[in-house]
Amino acid sequence: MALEGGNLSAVLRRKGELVLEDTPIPKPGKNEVQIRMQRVGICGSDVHYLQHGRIGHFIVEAPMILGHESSGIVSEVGEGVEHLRVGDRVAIEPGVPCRMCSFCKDGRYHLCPDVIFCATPPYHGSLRRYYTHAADFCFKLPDHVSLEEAALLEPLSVGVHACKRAGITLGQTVLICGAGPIGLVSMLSAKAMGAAEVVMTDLDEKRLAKAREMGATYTVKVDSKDPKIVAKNVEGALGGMPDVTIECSGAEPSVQMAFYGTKSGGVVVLVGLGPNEMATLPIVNAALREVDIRGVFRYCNE
Ligand code: NAD
Ligand code: 572
Ligand code: ZN
Repeated sequence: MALEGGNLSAVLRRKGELVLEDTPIPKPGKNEVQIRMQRVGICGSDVHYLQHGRIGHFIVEAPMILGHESSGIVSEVGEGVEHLRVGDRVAIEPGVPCRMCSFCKDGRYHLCPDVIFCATPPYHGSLRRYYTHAADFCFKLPDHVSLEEAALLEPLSVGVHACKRAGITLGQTVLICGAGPIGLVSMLSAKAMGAAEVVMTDLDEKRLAKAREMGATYTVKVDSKDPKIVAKNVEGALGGMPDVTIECSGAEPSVQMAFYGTKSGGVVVLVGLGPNEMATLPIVNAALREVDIRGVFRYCNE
């Protein structure tokens, strides 16, 4: 193994077996750039593939390089690339769609069935020294944005997209369930879009302390198995039911709480992913109160 030079890469060989190994340095094709990688975040999905070898129907059947939250410096430009030069610092949008299908043409390119997304089987990710990517999915950074911040733009995009799906407007009250990284970026996005007050829930007091430090108005520690009791605690903290709820835990009791706990006429956005089929959800309660339920799949144009 060449630890100096070469293309040291974090390869998930199979479930539970993550190794550092040298892989070929890729050359940029037409309309691509080669990037000397600088920062790559570790997403919950990278950890999930390592621990379980799959997420739903996406199964690690061949060795896969991890990583999709990333930034770097352009080290070579392929034929046809006009807007980037060697030395440019870039943030990488990790999902490259086909650009041909009706979803791509409608601008909702994240729904393209042929999207190639880093570190989603069967496609390799960017946790390596050199990586090539479609140049139009690389964004040149202004000088004041650090490479760490640039790598965090990817999870931030999930939060921005969730808040756009929710249609958050000035003065609204927002409940965010789950204070992990995705709950936190959703909270930051909600506030940036004008939310007046944001309350966050979690089982873990340390995560709630981080949420307050980062700007959550209120936090509620989930200490009851009854979603109606938790919903009442949220209403108590906020002084009313939230206009919008963004569910970022994927836990069934939390999704139940989101449905019960959102104001009539409000919106519930489901970001967290639990089991494909949840046993019991109060759909009729939500329907009769005209609570809109909206899904989120990553992001587009964020
Ligand atoms: P995470 O595991 O770090 O955070 C989830 C948080 O939910 C944890 O802090 C956990 O303590 C908390 N939680 C668990 N049960 C709870 C309950 N009953 N009530 C309140 N909080 C509870 O995960 P993350 O990285 O922040 O991602 C959150 C979710 O978003 C995951 O399910 C992930 O797969 C999903 N996700 C979805 C998309 C999408 O496109 N839809 C994109 C990115 C992530
Ligand atoms: O940053 C993108 C991202 N997307 C996640 C999770 C973590 N990071 N999603 C959850 C898993 N799905 S998926 O459709 N899949 C494995 C492709 O179940 C994608 C969105
Ligand atoms: Zn991710």
